[in-house]
Amino acid sequence: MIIRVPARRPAAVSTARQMRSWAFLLPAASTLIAHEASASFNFNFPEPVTPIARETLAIHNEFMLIITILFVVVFAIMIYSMIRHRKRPGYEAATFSAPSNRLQWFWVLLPFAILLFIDFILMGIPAVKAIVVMEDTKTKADMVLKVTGMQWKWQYEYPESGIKFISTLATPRDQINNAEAKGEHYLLEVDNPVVLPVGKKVRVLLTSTDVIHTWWVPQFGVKRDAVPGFLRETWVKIDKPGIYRGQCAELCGKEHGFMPVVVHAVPEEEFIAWQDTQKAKIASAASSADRTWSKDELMAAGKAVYEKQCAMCHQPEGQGLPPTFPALAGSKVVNTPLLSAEGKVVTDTHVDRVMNGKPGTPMQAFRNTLSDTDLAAVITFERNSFGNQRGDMIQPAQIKALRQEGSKP
Ligand code: HEC
Ligand SMILES: [Cu+2]
Repeated sequence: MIIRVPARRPAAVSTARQMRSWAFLLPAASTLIAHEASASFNFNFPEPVTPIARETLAIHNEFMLIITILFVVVFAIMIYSMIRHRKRPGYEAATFSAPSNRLQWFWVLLPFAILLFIDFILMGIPAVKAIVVMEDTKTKADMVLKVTGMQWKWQYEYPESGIKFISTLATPRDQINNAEAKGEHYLLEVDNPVVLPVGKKVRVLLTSTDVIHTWWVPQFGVKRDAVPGFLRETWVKIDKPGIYRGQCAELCGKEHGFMPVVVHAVPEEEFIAWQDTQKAKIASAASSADRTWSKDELMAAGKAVYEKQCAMCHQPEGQGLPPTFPALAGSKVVNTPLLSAEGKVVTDTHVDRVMNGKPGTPMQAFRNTLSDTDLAAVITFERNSFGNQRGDMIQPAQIKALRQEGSKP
């Protein structure tokens, strides 16, 4: 909400007139405030939809009440004393010394006791109770969701059903570059949202493959770091079907602002149906890796993979952002032969770099996140784009074979 204040008037204008113009703003401002307050949570937390979020909000409200009362009482005594005992004509300073030791101790201990009571009883007990509930990820958990942060996307995994996918920003680049009007869910929309059933306790495990990210959904009251090398956890139990949006809340590099979290909460039957379609998709992707692909097919699929998974670092035209992100146009690695003379992947081939990444750099091991088909397609695409003219291609089945060898060249 913005209240416009009139530009400063020249000094010649009388204060009375200025006051009138301010007074004129007052009713307008108060209607605006009343309007906003009724228009759902603009001044408050977003509507809570999990036990953790509700608990957090209840505690926030209770603490707000306590500190407001303390503030009013303390300031009232202070202001009263300042006015009552101020220096004024005929003022005479008191000359007493402390009347009694016991009285002194009484006035020291009374505020101490009041604060002790407020801190430990009124605030401490509900806060500790809430923390215990928040940390209890295991009791009666119905399912597990594993969340992995990566520069700059989230991977979601449902260990019980074997579903695993990457969720990346869906906002078109043109909106980000101001070439197009911004959409309603600007920077808060993804291609593959997480789907969760309502009314089920979901244990959420979090980790990261590169730097610290934070998985944050305000309406869940959940904001937990995803730390490389550690498995952290939290839980959600969503009351209400809906689409809930959040984002990475830890500065994690160049595209930190472009890794939103979107959760679709659906009734259980819908969730089961969604799981079945996901499983069918995985099965059909696996079988399509076995057939022979034409180069045109690989190029088209590769372009789509490149734009989603690689362009943020290597740039849409493959020009890179040196020195951090190397250009793929004319890159030595891209322009090495696909396989060695014996048909094996050797160190520093293009295939190796894309599948295994380069440890210690933002170039990640895409074997962990892309399918055989996606890998074959994007590698073929890079070799025949941005002015690279290798003219060759690699089949998904070849990637699959390399993967099954399990050998890290
Ligand atoms: C998070 C940023 C990032 C993303 C996303 C990324 N890369 Fe990289 N990539 C890098 C960096 C950094 C290097 C340089 C590593 C090094 O120091 O050798 C690199 C190197 C490469 C190289 C070797 C280039 C050369 O000349 O050294 C290839 C090939 C490559 N990436 C392909 C891909 C493909 C294919 C994708 C998408 C599937 C991708 N990269 C996504 C950051 C990224
Ligand atoms: Cu992040």
